[in-house]
Amino acid sequence: MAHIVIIGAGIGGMPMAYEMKQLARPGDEVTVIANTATFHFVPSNPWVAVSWRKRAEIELEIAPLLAARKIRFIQQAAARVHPGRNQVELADGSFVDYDYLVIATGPRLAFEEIPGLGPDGHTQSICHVDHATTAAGVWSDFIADPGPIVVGAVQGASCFGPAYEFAFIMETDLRKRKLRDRVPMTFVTSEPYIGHLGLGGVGDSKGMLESMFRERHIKWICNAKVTRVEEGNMFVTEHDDEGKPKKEHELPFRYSMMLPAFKGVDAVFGVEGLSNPRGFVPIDAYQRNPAYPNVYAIGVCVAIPPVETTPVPIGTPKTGFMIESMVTATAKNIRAALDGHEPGEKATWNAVCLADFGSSGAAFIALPQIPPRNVNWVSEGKWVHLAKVAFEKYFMYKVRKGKSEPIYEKIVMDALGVMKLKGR
Ligand code: FAD
Ligand code: DCQ
Repeated sequence: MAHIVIIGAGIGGMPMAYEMKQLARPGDEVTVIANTATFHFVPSNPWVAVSWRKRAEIELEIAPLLAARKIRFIQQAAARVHPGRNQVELADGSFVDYDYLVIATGPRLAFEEIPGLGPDGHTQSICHVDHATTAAGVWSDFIADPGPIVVGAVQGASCFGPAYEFAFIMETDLRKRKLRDRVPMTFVTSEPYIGHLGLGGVGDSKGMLESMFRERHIKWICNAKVTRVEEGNMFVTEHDDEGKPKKEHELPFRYSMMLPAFKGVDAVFGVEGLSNPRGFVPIDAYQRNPAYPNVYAIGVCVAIPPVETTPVPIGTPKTGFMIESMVTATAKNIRAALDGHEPGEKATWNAVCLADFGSSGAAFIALPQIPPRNVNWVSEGKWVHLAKVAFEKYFMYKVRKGKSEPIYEKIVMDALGVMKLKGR
């Protein structure tokens, strides 16, 4: 009988545990190692940061959920993966043996690459619910004494959607409070143009998001590298199309949230063959690490190349739908391996995403991820805000009930022609 170990209990890790348990043979053991006691729904962090959500509404205790499905839970950080001897070293120095390992650790937030960036410096973060909760406190102080906002994503970032979301969410919150007139807003991004999103644009995301920024008097700076942040001041170098420095900006702010660059987590960083120089895990078409084929990776920790070269280097986003597709492929491929078969399931790297703008939102569908595409669609409207709220409730329900993909979800997505697995 086999021991399947999953590291991480986030958007990828929890569904992975449920799907794997369902597909494993009766005697196989499934274990989750996570460094937190709770799961939280990351896409709702921007709402937590303006107190539209309380953290308790998007957070669930992991232990009882896994216990109810006979999945073992070790609440500790994985300190090091030793793929040569099929072991995970835990923070307390003990070891867990595995037959199959799934790495689902998400990103390490690389704030340290820019002096003064991040919650230990002078900018807020929405990447983790702890950060978003801190940010909510800072936001309520800001509301009492508003001033300029600088928001965006730094060089090397790959996740741009939440930066736009948060700009529009703050803007909406300020308008509701009749404070918008007291807050000049600047969007600072390493993208070559507004709406690039690390995807080379989706539909006319450039025109749409520029227009929304103009309508809301949000200024922007593209091809930007943040060189340092001091209290109340951001130093930004704007680059030209060749990537040469064009203009220096000093941007005063009273409130700032910047998406950092992502790296792989320390547990895999520098493990020969298992991770690339940024610490992301290379995988083959079946989610397996080429050097250690009994190690699989899903979610943000996976290495994927940028869709195109840009003047300021940026990465490609890994969105929820793509992650769920990696989960399903991995569970099926591990089951095939258990049965002594070759893997047969490939994830489709399609970007399907709902972005919230406070009272409206935008839905994106990019199939495939790299242009030119068969489907390249973006649509804005109030329905997207409502759909995103509904999706949040639905995902929380799925995690609470230990369900992975109920049949009606499959019907809806099939109807949309967005296949999770290739050739289905
Ligand atoms: P995570 O959800 O971050 O999970 C990683 C897990 O691993 C966590 O439980 C963590 O505690 C654990 N972990 C980390 N290191 C260790 C260790 N050493 N040992 C043990 N456990 C460890 N995508 C969309 O499709 N739609 C959206 O609207 C959307 N919004 C987003 C908003 C924000 C603010 C961000 C940051 C991302 C958003 N994304 C969105 C992108 C993506 O869906 C999320 O980043 C998602 O959380 C990634 O899932 P994951 O499982 O890879 O990582
Ligand atoms: O897992 C998802 C996720 O959480 C990480 C999201 O964040 C909110 C998502 O947006 C998934 C799968 C999504 C995509 C949800 C798509 C729902 C259907 C949208 C249909 C739009 C076109 C008509």
